[in-house]
Amino acid sequence: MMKRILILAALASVLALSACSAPKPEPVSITLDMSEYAFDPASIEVKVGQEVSLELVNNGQLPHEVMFGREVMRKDNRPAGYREDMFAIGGATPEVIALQGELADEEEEEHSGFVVALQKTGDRALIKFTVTQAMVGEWEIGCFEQDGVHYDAGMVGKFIVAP
Ligand SMILES: [Cu+2]
Repeated sequence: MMKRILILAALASVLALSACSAPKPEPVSITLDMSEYAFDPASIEVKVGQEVSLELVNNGQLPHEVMFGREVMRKDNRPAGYREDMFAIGGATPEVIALQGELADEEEEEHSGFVVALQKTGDRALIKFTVTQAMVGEWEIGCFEQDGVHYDAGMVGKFIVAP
């Protein structure tokens, strides 16, 4: 009987230790401004396990979108999205909430992968997701509107996922 109690106590301390060694990071809220032709901030860093609330705001005159990925695909020799989609690879499906304006129907988009497009000045959307281990690494955020003209004009940023 005594032995069983000792084993349980040992197990409990192992569980407590593993919980301590990987503290859950604090949730983070970030506002990402989109305009001609840039994201602000141009670099975002998050951590595995973090709950991310990312508010997208179109502060420009043109429609803008955001995709998360790496390895730009080309279509008719124009930049047209990412070969590797961060959310597909990360096994995460972000929740998307329109705060102002209408979100474009994803089926109308010409490229595959997760995308949020904001059509008009002042349009806003909130996306929420939890960062997964499979997302660790360096990604891009990019806008491929107008057959990739926005991307070529510099509408690209960094999205870094720390372990
Ligand atoms: Cu754009």
